[in-house]
Amino acid sequence: MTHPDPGRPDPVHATLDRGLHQLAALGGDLAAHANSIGTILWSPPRVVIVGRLKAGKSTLVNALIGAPVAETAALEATNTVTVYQDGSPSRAEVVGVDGRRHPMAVGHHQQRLPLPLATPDIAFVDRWLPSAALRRLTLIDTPGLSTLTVANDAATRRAMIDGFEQTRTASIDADAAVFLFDAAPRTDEIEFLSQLPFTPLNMLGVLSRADSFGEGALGRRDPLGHATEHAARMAQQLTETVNAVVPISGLMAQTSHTGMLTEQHAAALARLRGMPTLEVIRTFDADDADEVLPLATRIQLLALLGEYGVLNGREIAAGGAAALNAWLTDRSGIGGLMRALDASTTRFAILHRAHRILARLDQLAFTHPARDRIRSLAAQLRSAPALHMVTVLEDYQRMLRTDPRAAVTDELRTVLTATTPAGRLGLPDNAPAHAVSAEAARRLAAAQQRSLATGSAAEDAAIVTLIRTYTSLTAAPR
Ligand SMILES: Nc1nc2c(ncn2[C@@H]2O[C@H](COP(=O)(O)OP(=O)(O)OP(=O)(O)O)[C@@H](O)[C@H]2O)c(=O)[nH]1
Ligand SMILES: [Mg+2]
Repeated sequence: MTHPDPGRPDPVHATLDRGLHQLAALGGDLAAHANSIGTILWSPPRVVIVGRLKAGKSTLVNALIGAPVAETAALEATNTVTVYQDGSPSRAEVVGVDGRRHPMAVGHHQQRLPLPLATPDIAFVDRWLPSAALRRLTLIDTPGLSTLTVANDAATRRAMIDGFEQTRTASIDADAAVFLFDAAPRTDEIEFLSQLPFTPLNMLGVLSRADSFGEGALGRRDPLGHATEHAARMAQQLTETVNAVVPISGLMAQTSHTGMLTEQHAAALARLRGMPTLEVIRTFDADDADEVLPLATRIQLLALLGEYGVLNGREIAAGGAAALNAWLTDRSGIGGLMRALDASTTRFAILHRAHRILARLDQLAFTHPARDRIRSLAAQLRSAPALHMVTVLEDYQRMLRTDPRAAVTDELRTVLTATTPAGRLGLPDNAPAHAVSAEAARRLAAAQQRSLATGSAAEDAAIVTLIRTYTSLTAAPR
C-alpha cells in the first residue's frame, strides 16, 4: 500500500509534520492542538464501506481485516457505524452524538453485546484490535442504506453527512469510500454518494456477491465471469461517482482470509467429487442424506463456501484445505479489490487526509485567540509545493459541487490523476520537454484569459490554482 513509511515520510507528510511542529511552537494550548491534529497525520487513511442493506458490507470488512469481527448474521442487520482500527488491547468505545465516549465490553467475535447507550444516541463505535491489515487502512462498517430500516439508514447518514465539518466530535472523518451494490445501484444510493464530501477519485465501486450474480451457481453462465463483464459496464455508467468497479465474492474472501476453513471441511467437500451437479443439489436439499454428509456439515459448507464454492470447489478440495483456501482467494476477487484500493483510492485518500488536516487548522484559526498566526501558518502550508495537489483536490471537490461539467473541472481532474508533468497537461507521459513547456504556456495563457470572466467563486479559486500549476510546468519541465 502507498501508506507512507514512517521511516521515510513522503513530502506531503513531511511538510504537514513541520507545520504542526511550528503550530506547537506557538505555545500555550497549541501544543495540545498540534498533537491532536498530528494523530490524523500518523494514522492510516480511513475507508468507509457503504451500500444497501445486506449487500455484504460486514462480510467484506471481515475479509479485509482477516478476522471475523463484524457481525454478518443473515437476520441481524448492522445497526451502528463501527470504526475498526489497529490497536492493543482489543477494546471498544461507544461515541455518543454529544461526542462523549463510553467504554464498552468486547466479547468473542460475532457475540452481540449490550450497548452502553440507546442506539439513537450513538454516533459510532470505535473498535481497536491488533491487525496488520488495519495498520495500513482503518475500515469503517456502516448500517445498510434502506428505506425499510429507517433508523439504521439514518445512523449512516448522520455519521457521514450531517456530522461532517459541523460536529467534529461525532464525525467519522473518512478519507475514501467503498460503495457496495449488487446488480445495479439505485438512484437514491447514487444521490447519497453525491452528498459525501468525496470525489469519484476516492470512491471505489464494488459489485458484491459475484458468486451468485445473474442466474447464480446453477445458471448457464459462470456467475463470476458474468459479474466481471457487468462490473466493466457499470464502471462506464458510474464514471461521475466511482473511479472503478470491481466484482467480488465477499463470502469466499471472508472464508479464505479469516482462517475459518479446516482440513475437515476440505475432506468433507472432497467426498462429493465426481458426483453429478444435480445429485449434489439433491444431497444438500435432502433430509435423509446423512450417510453422504451429516446435516451439520452440509450447513457449515454452504455457510463457508456458498453454492458456487460447494459446486466448483470439490475437485480442488481433494488437495487439502490450503489448496481450497488458495482457490477461494483467487476466485473471490479480493486481489483485484486490493489493487484497485492501492492504485488510486489510497493515493487520493492520503491527499484527502492532508485536506482534513488543513481544514482543522482553518477551523482552529477561526476560534483561537492566536488566529492571525495560525492563519498565516495555514496559508504558508497551502503554498508549499509539496501540498499543491491538496489545493487542486479541494478546488476539484468544490467544482464538482458547483459545475461538474465545466472545462475547468476536467482540467483539475487531469492534473490530479496524472503521474507525470506531461500527463498533467493532457500530453502523453513521454512527451519531450519542449512540448511540455509549450503546452504549459498555451494552457497558462488560456487560464489567464478565462480568469477575466468566471462563473463562480469556486471557479475563481480553481483558475488561480490552475495558473499556479501551469506556471510551475512552464518554468521547470522535468
Ligand atoms: N453468496 C454470498 N453471500 C454473501 C456474500 N457476502 C455476504 N453474503 C451473505 O449475505 C448476508 C448479509 O451479509 P452482511 O455482510 O451481513 O451484509 P451487510 O451489508 O453487512 O448487511 P447489513 O449490515 O444488515 O446492511 C450474510 O448471510 C452473508 O453470509 C457473497 O459474496 N456471496
Ligand atoms: Mg453489516
